[in-house]
Amino acid sequence: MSSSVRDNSDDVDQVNYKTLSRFVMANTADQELTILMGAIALACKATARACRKAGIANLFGLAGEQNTSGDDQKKLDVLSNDIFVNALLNCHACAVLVSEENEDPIIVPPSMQGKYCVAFDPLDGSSNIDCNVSTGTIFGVYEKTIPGPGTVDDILRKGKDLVVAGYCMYGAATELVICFQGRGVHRFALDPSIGEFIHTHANVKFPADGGKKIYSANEGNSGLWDEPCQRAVAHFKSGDKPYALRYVGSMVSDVHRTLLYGGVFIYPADKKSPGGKLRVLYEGFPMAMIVEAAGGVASTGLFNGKIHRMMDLEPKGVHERCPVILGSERDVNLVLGFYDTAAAAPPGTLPNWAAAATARSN
Ligand code: AHM
Ligand code: MG
Repeated sequence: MSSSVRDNSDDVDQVNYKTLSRFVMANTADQELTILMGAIALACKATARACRKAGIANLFGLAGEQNTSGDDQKKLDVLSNDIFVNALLNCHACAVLVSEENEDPIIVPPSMQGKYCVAFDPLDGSSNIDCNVSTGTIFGVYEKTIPGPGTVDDILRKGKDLVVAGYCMYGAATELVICFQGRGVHRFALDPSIGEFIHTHANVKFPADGGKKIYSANEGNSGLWDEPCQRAVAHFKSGDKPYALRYVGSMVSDVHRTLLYGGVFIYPADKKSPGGKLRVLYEGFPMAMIVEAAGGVASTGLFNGKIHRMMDLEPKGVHERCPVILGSERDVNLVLGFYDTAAAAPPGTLPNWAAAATARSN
């Protein structure tokens, strides 16, 4: 007889709903932050709904405009951005908003101003929108420290100043992963029957041993990468037990899998994009905060002459980019060992590549 897995949905507590707003109030006692997170949750739900209905509502395809990076905007990019901007403006908890889809920061009018500043990519993974593959929203929240009306300086800050970071994944289920400063990483799943995000997992941590041996990168670009990155990935593929390659092409999905299963996600600088592709404020920083709080490592690799902890970058522009290497300590350190080895070679000599994979584990 085949074994069966029982549908436990009827066993879910029918009384004790551990909602996101309850979680935020209980853990921060900050009413304005609770309102802000409610606005973000609302925008995530509306975006999830738009993604689900896209085929029926004629929401696939191009909107006919380009965004700040010169990328063609999809209808869902535009709609999700409008949803987020509207929700965040009208919650009266924000002073400055930065979106991937808006060239300039949005300064909230004084009559609607609150104390938080939010940088977000409303629908990340644009290349996957039209083929119904998981996409996501990424956001980082700062608390305003300079009195007066909002300015760009309220949000052009280091990653380590973030008070909240999170992403929402629009996949088979809609899931919100949030890190509140000093309170670890928490998972919330959208229960569509009541329209609420319910707390499902507390204090998410990377697997202690580094987890599954997986590397995640757009390897089609490998010929354009620097040599340490090429050699690190070659190392992952070598030997009798090579790493598996998994790459969705949506940062939210690739980081979510890395967080839960282990391994490393790499989007390095390359000859095409010497500063990297991903954005510091609304891709790099929020993911770095989550990864570090879960016990992982988030680095830029060699960038502007040194290896940076990603959270230490000081962005000068709201759409600035950086290379990204993040994941379990085991695998990020393995990649960084190749950068250390390259840097340690005296001029005119070849790096000792044979020792690179263990350079940071000794
Ligand atoms: P987007 O903000 O235009 O969607 O670009 C960001 C996305 C990330 O989600 C993903 O990690 C990366 O770009 C994929 O890039 P590529 O298609 O070059 O592999
Ligand atoms: Mg993006």
